[in-house]
Amino acid sequence: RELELDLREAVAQGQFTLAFQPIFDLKADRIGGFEALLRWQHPTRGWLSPTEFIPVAEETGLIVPIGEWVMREACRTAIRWPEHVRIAVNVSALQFRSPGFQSVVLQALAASGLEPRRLEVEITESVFLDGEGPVVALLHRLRAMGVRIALDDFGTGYSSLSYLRSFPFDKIKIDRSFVIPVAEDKSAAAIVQAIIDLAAALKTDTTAEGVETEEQLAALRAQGCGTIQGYLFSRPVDAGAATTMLATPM
Ligand code: G
Ligand code: G
Ligand code: MN
Ligand code: NA
Repeated sequence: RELELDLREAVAQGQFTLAFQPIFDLKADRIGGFEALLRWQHPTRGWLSPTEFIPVAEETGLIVPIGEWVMREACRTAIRWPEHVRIAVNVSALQFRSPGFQSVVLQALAASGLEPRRLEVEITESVFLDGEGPVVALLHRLRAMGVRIALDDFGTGYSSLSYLRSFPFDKIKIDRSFVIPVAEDKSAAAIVQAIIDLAAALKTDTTAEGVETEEQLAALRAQGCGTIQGYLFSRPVDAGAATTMLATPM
């Protein structure tokens, strides 16, 4: 496949960049962190979304070197930010289960000097599909290093609740599909409230993803949601703009 060949060159050629989307802490009334989002400037096709090339990267195993680059670049960027500001990094299932993943994290932290508690690894339920035991063990090892673990796209998988019993996640990210209708739809509001209450009972933080309107924000605030992320607050921005955003009083 053509994309595969291009993808092989992309890391070496420096065609990847990271965009950073702020995660706003409603209680502290400040930015609590950023999510790193991979961007690829393809030499002829222009900017490609990860949804277009991550599947190819997974099929070919290229996700491992790409993911390693993401982890290093994310930590390297976050070290310039104030100490309360975290960096969240998406890790795909195949990357997470690859043999070297823990040492990739260790090396990215060591090379950057970033405190482990400032790194949040975002995984989805798909990491559990091929067996829970080794995955849970790795999650505990990462946690023992001080790294935080977030469960991304919560509510869209098969058996979300059983995974909450398998590991005490630091954060649950409420999928955008529940957040979009939260201000108008009673069942969506009930589901979001249930997730927030469940997370609170488990002493787990929550982020509502994809917040685009003031109405959604008001609903989430009333429901006790801790942090929000979405175009209402900010689109993903480049590293320079992220640093400027942190220096600018709201
Ligand atoms: O903005 P956005 O188009 O970045 O992201 C689309 C999808 O790609 C999301 O599901 C997101 O989690 C995923 N994604 C973004 N960046 C990365 C990355 O660095 N690694 C992996 N594995 N997935 C990513
Ligand atoms: O799967 P994950 O949650 O990592 O995906 C994050 C994706 O959501 C990225 O593609 C990011 O650009 C996108 N995103 C972030 N905020 C919003 C938003 O407010 N609306 C929409 N439509 N997408 C968003
Ligand atoms: Mn994510
Ligand atoms: Na998500």
